[in-house]
Amino acid sequence: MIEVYIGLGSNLENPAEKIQQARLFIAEHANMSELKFSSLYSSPPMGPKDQPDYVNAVMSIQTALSAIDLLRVLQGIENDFGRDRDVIRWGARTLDLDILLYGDQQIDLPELKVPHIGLAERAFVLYPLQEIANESLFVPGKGSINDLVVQCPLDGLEKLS
Ligand code: A4P
Ligand code: MG
Repeated sequence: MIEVYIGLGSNLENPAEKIQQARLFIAEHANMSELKFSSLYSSPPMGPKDQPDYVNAVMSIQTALSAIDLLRVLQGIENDFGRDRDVIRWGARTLDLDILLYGDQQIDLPELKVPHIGLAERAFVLYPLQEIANESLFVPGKGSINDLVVQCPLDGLEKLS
């Protein structure tokens, strides 16, 4: 079993509810079990500004799936949520599921980069990740979670109640 961190993001059609539904999809999936789930956070969009604010969260799971199989499963869930894949890069989306960390592995395949690109600079990933991670969590190739958070401005990130 591998411990995996997944980033969840949505900025369309009641995003907070989308995130909670996606959490249930993942938790109830035969090959994944939930360990922890962060608070929900809102933040202004990174990328094009003419789109609604995002709601983000991070969850940790245990799985026996390979990283690639996990990616396929998560993409299947994104598709179930009606995501249109040929929209603009970093544009609005109903649901985005990213593999942030897969154990302590570094993966560099054409379709899968782990740790997720940009993880170390994104407040909407780092703060929820720190909330649920062990204090000693180390992001391979990047540094300790606590150091990364200290270096990352909030950029308008707010914890939702
Ligand atoms: N891919 C590579 N590595 C991974 C990974 N670790 N996890 C590939 C998931 N996918 C990975 O992703 C494009 C391709 O990335 C996939 O085919 C997969 O093989 P995508 O989800 O289809 O497209 P995308 O999400 O639009 O692209 P990208 O570059 O992954 O965008 P991001 O980085 O996910 O950013 N602002 C706020 N405030 N909050 C957000 O959550 N999200 C985005 C999207 C933009 N602005 C945001 C937020
Ligand atoms: Mg993505």
